[in-house]
Amino acid sequence: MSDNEIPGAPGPEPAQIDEPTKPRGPLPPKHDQRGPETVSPTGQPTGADQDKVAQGGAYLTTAQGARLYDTDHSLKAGPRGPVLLQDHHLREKITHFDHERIPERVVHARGAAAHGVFRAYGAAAGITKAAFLAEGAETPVFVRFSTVLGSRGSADTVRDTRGFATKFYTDEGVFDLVGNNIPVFFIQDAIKFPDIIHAGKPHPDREIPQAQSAHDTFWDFVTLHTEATHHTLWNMSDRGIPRSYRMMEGFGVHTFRLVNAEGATTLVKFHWKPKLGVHSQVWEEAQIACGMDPDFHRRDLADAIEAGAFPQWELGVQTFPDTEDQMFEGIDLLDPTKIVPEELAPVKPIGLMTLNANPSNYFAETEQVAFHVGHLVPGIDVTNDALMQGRLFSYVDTQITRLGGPNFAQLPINRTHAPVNDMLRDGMHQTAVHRGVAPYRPNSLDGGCPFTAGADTGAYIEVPVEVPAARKVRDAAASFDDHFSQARLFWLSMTPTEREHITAAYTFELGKCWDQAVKERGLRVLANIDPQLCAHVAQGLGLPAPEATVPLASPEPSAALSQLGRTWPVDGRVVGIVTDGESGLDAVRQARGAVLDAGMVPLVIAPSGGKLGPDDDPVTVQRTFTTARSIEFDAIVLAGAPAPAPDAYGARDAKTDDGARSTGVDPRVLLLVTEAFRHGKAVGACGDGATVLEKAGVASDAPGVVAGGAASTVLDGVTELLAGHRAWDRFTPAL
Ligand code: HDD
Repeated sequence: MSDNEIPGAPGPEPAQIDEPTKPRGPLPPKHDQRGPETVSPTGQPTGADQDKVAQGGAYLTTAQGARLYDTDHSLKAGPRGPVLLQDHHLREKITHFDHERIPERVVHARGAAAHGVFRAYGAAAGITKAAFLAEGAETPVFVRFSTVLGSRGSADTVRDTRGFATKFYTDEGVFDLVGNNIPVFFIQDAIKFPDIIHAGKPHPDREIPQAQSAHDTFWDFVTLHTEATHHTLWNMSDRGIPRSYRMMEGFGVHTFRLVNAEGATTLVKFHWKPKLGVHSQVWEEAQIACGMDPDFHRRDLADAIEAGAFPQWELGVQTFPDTEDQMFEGIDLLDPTKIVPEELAPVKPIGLMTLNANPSNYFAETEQVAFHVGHLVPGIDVTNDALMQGRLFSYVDTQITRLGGPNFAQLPINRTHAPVNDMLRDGMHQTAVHRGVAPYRPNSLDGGCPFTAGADTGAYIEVPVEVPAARKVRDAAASFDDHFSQARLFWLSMTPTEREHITAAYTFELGKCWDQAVKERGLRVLANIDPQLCAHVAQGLGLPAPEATVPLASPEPSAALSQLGRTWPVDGRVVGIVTDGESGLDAVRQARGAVLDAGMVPLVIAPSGGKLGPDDDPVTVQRTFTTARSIEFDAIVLAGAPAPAPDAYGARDAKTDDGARSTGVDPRVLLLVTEAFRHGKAVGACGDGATVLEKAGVASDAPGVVAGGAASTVLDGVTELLAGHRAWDRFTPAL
């Protein structure tokens, strides 16, 4: 031992030890590792070719641009020695990773978004001076859809309200329409927002359930706070489980005030009407989708846009005279728990929105987009709705926490397309290099600039509405006390099928509550909507049905509130074509062709993946019996009778007791067919595919079943059924 050696310390490393990996020189870039194309907020590709790709350069560098020769090994004192603190690349890489996450949105954390364009018809030009609503004006938009309650990683198809937030990058500044797929809200005053959200979010002790309203705290609150009744009823209806973001209405909820060039004002409610109609899943389907494909809505939106099936919505307005009382036909326009039935005030279309590009980077765009009810442009103003007024405060406040400071408007996705000349300075994440010495007004040192604009030079000027002389109170108008009449209007406007779904939803949700008092109070609320609804849910809960405690209103039903009874375009509908991979390939080809001709998406489902048929005319398999589940398809078409399944899947004929190999149909195909049938979906069977229906216990003449005949005939029938969304006449509702 030398003088310098520490007693007991390990000796020098044996020279011959094999190293598992040797540091290597940089590898040349591979073309297939290129990132997706980068697009600007307008959806247009940005920059030169090199800028379009995430890892476009040949060499990996540090954040400071120094080229790296290795990113797989820390810098160590010898191959088996301790890691050295001086390894800047290690620390930079890990530190950046440690800070990759930002706080998720306190509500609406789970979302998906798309770029698009809004084209104005000009129909609103008489009531607003907003330039983007002038005839023919085209404005880039970014839309984010979301659920409300779940965390960022929660499932898409839970029962919940959906957010529908649109950012219009107008020439006069950003206008955000931050709406939902339900036209009313749980509360009438923003001061109650923390209460409803605390009640709806998972219980604070165990943090369960995730993204669900079927739990005690939610029902505790909404049954005590009965102004939530109307919104809750919409949630329990099929609106709470949309088929697709592409098939949802959107609502600005509040009443806005529009002002035209002459200064005349009109009160309006904004509506988004989907070209594909309003459609929903059924509850069991939605629940299965939570497990089988938690990204169902996100995938659906991105796939449709990628395939060129661009979703479209018409923007429309209901207009009301700007009277002193701000009432219309007895409905308080400042109460966000009330709608104005479309039969009383028709929705006038004022423009068309087309979503035509997916985001390139989820974090940069979908996660960092920051909406605000106060992002307004000249011609659009707010009203005294106390919910809206509170929102005007909340949205900026939340972005400061979520996006780490006050400069979030500089993030690419949030940047206005109008010139910015503000006097906001410094702060976290400041990326602008401001010039001049006088970010204050008045000044002489910067030549007095910038100057303020006037009405004739495009200034945003608040409408000088009178504020009536009043006493300072914590109170609301008497009309806000009516919590049930519009819930009853909604119930009476539903078809029997929709009522059955609502009844089942309440029975499920209240049935998931443990507290007896909550269930009983839930029934008392339902009695004030409708005795039949209350009686059916009470029966399901095994409790007596209480009497109503308020007089039941008899409003005129509003047909516009029902989703059923009309037909809609079938664009982008997904049809699963089942084949055994051996027989019936011509039928597969024909069915696939007919589906494509109708503008729908065919997905071929076979026992295993790969290609079917001859090499010169192969059919590609998109799903296998193992990966396919009915929730993914709007309709199932059997291209023939699939051959028996391997024993591993238990495809023995029910009648063979000896366990011998039988002619039974693969149980995964039977599940596909029976589940689709149970969920009201169209089922088609070409040729001898009808034998599978028999094994599945599905009558070939049942409503919504098209059996026998050539693939083209079967597909005609299936397409017609899809235009009505589901074969509801398959069921006999009890209500
Ligand atoms: Fe809100 C987000 C819609 C009432 C406070 N809200 C948020 C989003 C939507 C809505 C769609 C997600 C935006 C996005 O995709 O980034 N909110 C509504 C509607 C309401 C409503 C239609 C009633 C008519 N909200 C409301 C109230 C408050 C908030 C009364 C608070 C007083 N909302 C927020 C928030 C969020 C938000 C905390 C969370 C993330 C964010 O803002 O950016 O500030």
